[in-house]
Amino acid sequence: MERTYIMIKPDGVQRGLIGEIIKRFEQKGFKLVAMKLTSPGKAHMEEHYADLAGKKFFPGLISYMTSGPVCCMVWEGAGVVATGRKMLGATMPSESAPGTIRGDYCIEVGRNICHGSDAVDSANKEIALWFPEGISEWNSCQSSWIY
Ligand code: FUP
Repeated sequence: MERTYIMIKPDGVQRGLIGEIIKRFEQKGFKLVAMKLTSPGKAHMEEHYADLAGKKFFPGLISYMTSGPVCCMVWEGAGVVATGRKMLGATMPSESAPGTIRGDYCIEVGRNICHGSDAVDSANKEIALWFPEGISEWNSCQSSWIY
């Protein structure tokens, strides 16, 4: 079963949007298989965003992302990587459609509330980086008719 890494960024945590974001993924039909609140250090966040290391906004991104706790989650379900990205909305809040999380709740790219893996490969890498302790395995009593 496909899994993705979704992270509510410090601004999303501080603004009390954890419940709203979880609600959307639950109501869509995805299954939460890991979750924790953590305050990662700079090195950990730099590893998460290693692909962006050369960008001008990288130092600002790291200082924003380490400014408070983040809520780390793994969601499971058919097509969850691509659908999760659609639910988050475009990176730039000016381009994220109303009805998406970013489209509904933010206006600045540097404060865009949430992260979602962009491919199955990166999801697997991100899950290993953020949940080295492993994730919970559980069966839903509804699984036979949802999936
Ligand atoms: P996304 O996959 O949607 O998170 O987008 P990227 O991986 O391209 O960017 C990661 C984060 O870098 C964004 F969520 C916010 C930040 N960023 C900026 O601050 N400025 C930019 O121009 C682009 C991205």
